[in-house]
Amino acid sequence: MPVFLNARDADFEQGFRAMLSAKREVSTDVNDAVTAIIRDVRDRGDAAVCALTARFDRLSLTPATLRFAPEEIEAQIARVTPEDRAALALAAERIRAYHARQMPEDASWTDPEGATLGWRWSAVSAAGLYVPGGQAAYPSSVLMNAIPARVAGVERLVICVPTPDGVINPLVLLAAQLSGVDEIYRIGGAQAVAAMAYGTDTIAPVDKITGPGNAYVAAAKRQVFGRVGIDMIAGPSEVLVIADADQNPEWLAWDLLAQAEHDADAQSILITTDPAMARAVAEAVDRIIPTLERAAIAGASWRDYGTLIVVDDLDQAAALSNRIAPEHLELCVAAPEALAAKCVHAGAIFLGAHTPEAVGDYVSGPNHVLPTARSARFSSGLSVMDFLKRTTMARLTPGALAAIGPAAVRLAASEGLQAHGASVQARLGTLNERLPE
Ligand code: HSO
Ligand code: ZN
Repeated sequence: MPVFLNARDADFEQGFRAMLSAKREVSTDVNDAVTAIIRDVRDRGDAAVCALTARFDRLSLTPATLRFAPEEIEAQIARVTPEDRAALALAAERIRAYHARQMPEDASWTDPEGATLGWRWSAVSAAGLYVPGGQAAYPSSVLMNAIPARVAGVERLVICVPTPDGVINPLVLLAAQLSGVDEIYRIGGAQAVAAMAYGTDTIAPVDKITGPGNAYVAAAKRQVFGRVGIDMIAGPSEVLVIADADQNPEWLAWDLLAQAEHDADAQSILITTDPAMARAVAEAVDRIIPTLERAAIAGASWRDYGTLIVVDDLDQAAALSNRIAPEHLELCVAAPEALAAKCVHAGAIFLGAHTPEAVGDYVSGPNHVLPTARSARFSSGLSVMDFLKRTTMARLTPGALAAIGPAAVRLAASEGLQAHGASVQARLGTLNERLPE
């Protein structure tokens, strides 16, 4: 049964806290297995990758067939219907346009002392995108990871996607093509992450690895972090819908279920100012679940983690939302902008009754790779910034060095670093002068 809470109840705080701290993911400890796989790939390269792929994906590969050949990609893509292709192309274009606006500007200025300062952005040279195979092979996630990389200016973009028994989703390949991916390898799991991080004879190493994956992939990303950059380790995802009394309960029920059908660990929460709305939504959810193709998954998520909260007003809703820090926040209220201004901890906000979260998964433009498990308190969704680095710049004139250098000399002396101070003093022509006491 989903949890039903009313902010007026004496035990509300207790119930809300229990909901916040519910552990939604069983942590499977796969670290040791992953360490062994990474070591194997580092030691034996392609041979290890092929052997592991034969074992886990029942697929026999050689170094020459690790990578999808262009003709194979074309043959798979030819199977995509024109309608699917058009939908994916529309999504790609909108995601590209949105992310193009994220490109940050370089900065440079000269301060009164004569120091010219600033920063410059540059892209990582090579990025690797992990795409899960099977059921969770979402073409939309290929777009969401690859397009920001391309917009950022990443030169070499690689995808690894496992193809258990040789099966590939052609839409994944089309999404890769639309996003401008350069190389696609039919490998997955920790071995794919290791190959991208350390490189093999066939697969040149990348600098940053992004993309979702199972527990093995998550553990592998953690273990290669430092050698390469990674995006984030995503947990089970969640949606919070805030609704006033004038909403269609059926629409809200679908929104909650759109989240619940992802994963039995997903969480769907409704906060409303209207007790009758809470009841109507709960009834609609119960009515719809048995009709879903993924009834078992959605039903388990709703039963174990579904939550309905009744509050007195929208200010209270915003305060609770900030404590939840949801990955997705839908504001189905008459004045969503005013409410959005108060909801400061959320991965993505969807304003108004005509902006279901699912449009954000596919076509609105913002990224759908978002901070989960309350990490929206301190982090953001994937963006072009994840594929850029900032280099700081400074150029001093002799006058500027004369103005600020002596302070550096003094600080160097205080840290006992003689050469530091001397490198400044030599330029100031004061190498043999003692610091004033
Ligand atoms: N809602 C998921 C992304 C997704 N939904 C992909 C459908 N396909 C996490 O934001
Ligand atoms: Zn989704």
